[in-house]
Amino acid sequence: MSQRTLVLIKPDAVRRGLVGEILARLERKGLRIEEMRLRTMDADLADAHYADHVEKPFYPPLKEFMLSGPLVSLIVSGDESIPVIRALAGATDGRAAAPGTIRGDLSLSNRENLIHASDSEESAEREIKLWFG
Ligand code: 3AN
Repeated sequence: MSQRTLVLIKPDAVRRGLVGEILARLERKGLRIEEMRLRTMDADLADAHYADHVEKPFYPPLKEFMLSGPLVSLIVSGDESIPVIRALAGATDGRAAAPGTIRGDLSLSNRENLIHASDSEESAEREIKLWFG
């Protein structure tokens, strides 16, 4: 079943010059890029995007990081794209993420973990609306 999902290539990936590497991994998997935009998040969008996390202790530094520079927002589609991209991304903490995954190969951090991908069909719908209207 084809699904559409929201992917963010986070500011750490843009700063480190890893946008091409991450896009290549998505493309080589056979996923399709439907929309793509370079932009800097603002505080309101951060609070809406991370609505589930705003009360958590790690949220203020996470927000500061997410606002720290441009990121790439994408709508990606493909068969089962939501679980497929979560698997390509790897576990949240780059130090624990499995080798072969984006975070496992390229991140050594729990916060600066390069990529966001919607975790369910409901989140994907909500996040696509938020980022692409
Ligand atoms: P994922 O991005 O793997 O779905 P979530 O949704 O649990 O992870 O967390 C959203 C973001 O919050 C993560 N991408 C990460 O940057 C940050 N985060 C989650 N848990 C922590 C934590 N314990 N300490 C610092 N940052 C965290």
